[in-house]
Amino acid sequence: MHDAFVRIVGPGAHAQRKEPTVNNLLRVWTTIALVVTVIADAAPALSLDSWTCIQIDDTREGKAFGCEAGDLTGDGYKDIVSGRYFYRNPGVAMNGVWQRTTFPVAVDAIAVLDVDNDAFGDVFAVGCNGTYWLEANDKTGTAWTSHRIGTAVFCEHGVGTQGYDVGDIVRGGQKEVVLGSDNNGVVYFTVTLGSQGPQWTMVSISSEYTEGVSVGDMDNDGDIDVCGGQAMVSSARNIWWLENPGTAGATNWVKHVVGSIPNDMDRVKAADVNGDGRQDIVVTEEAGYTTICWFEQPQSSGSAWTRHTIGSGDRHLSMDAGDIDGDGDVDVITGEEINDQEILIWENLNNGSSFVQHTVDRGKSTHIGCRLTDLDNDGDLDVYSTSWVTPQYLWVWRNDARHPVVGCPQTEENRRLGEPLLPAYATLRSAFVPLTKLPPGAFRANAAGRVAGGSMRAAGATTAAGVYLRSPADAE
Ligand SMILES: [Ca+2]
Ligand SMILES: [Ca+2]
Ligand SMILES: [Ca+2]
Ligand SMILES: [Ca+2]
Repeated sequence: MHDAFVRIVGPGAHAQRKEPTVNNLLRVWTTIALVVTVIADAAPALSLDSWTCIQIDDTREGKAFGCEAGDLTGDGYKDIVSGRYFYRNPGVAMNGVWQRTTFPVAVDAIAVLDVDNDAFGDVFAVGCNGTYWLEANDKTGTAWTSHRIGTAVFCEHGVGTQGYDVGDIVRGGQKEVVLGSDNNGVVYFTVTLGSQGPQWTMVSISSEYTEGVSVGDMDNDGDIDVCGGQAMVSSARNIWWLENPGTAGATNWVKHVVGSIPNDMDRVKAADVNGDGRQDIVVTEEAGYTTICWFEQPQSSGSAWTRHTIGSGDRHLSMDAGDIDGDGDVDVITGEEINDQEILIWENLNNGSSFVQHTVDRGKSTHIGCRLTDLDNDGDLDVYSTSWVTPQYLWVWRNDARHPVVGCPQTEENRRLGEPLLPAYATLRSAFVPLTKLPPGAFRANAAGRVAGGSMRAAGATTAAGVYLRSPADAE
């Protein structure tokens, strides 16, 4: 990996190298004020076509279903766990080295959650030898302790399970981990804290087999329900949701079928696609060339759900949904496992009445990945994924829609102390960088992840409370 952090030397990307003068500084600040004003007034939807792929590992050993992100080190950047590895987000433009640590047991890590209310990160993992809670021994996750919390085995394909999500199933306390599986049905794990330390319980909520699960409050009654769907049957495959009865520990939740699809369901996601305040269900199928569809929840609970097509492609074994362009509605992302191996965004238009396709990348075979979260804390959703047929890889696609960004070079001292960086990441619309805290040598990166011009050192000398930093050369 290259060290992408470069000292800034002048106020323009193409300007001759020179020290800033008073006149130059005035020009910089005038431009900044104009830019900030324009952006604040316009507030346009974010581009869906500006992505940078960062290959964060190409030497992974073993296959994984698990691929989950969360800030395990408290620095504001979400880290990734997948298989038996923890990857520490290097921060800022995320193109530094993602420090990898191998967990002490052979597991598939599937969830990031706070287990014991301390400052160290916690991970939930499954595997062929039981279920585990992994606890970081330090703030930076360089060493981990494993706790075997149950004898239940999740061992599909000798790896783990393909259905997992996290939600507040039992109201209050720590969040629960929900699993779909081929041998245990649908279960959740819940933890309580007592004098003996964390105590785990596995609760069975359905005997159904589902490859994917997704949590959401489907009936708007305030508790979190679980969505899934059939596979490995000869008939049409039912898509359903399981109703949380609101009682901790209750088993055998009531199943509500919303419709069916012709092939095995693979991914499922609860999301309000048409923005009417009711959760809908997005699903993909595991077969050759298939459709992606969403089931619209009716206004009255007794009416039928309506199935709508979003698009089609080759083995969408990756799918997620979220507002990727920041315009207030839910967009969908899918990844193909075969052929073109495209990663596609389906931009939601007019409350789910149609979808426009955007390409994030192609030629990368993803599997139960293409997951959306804001990895770099700059206000837009990034993408991360593992692969099944090329399991050595783990990728991140940085969303560059909110560029430029401001950051400062990560120092070994920062890293050693586990300190957050200032000002981490900033965006044109939301970030307010306190200039008094801006260290010498801070920089900005452009859409391609390269460092461009701008005199951050000079900016730090002003008396303004804070401002977004942008160089005149890039202010078009
Ligand atoms: Ca509910
Ligand atoms: Ca809806
Ligand atoms: Ca949107
Ligand atoms: Ca982001």
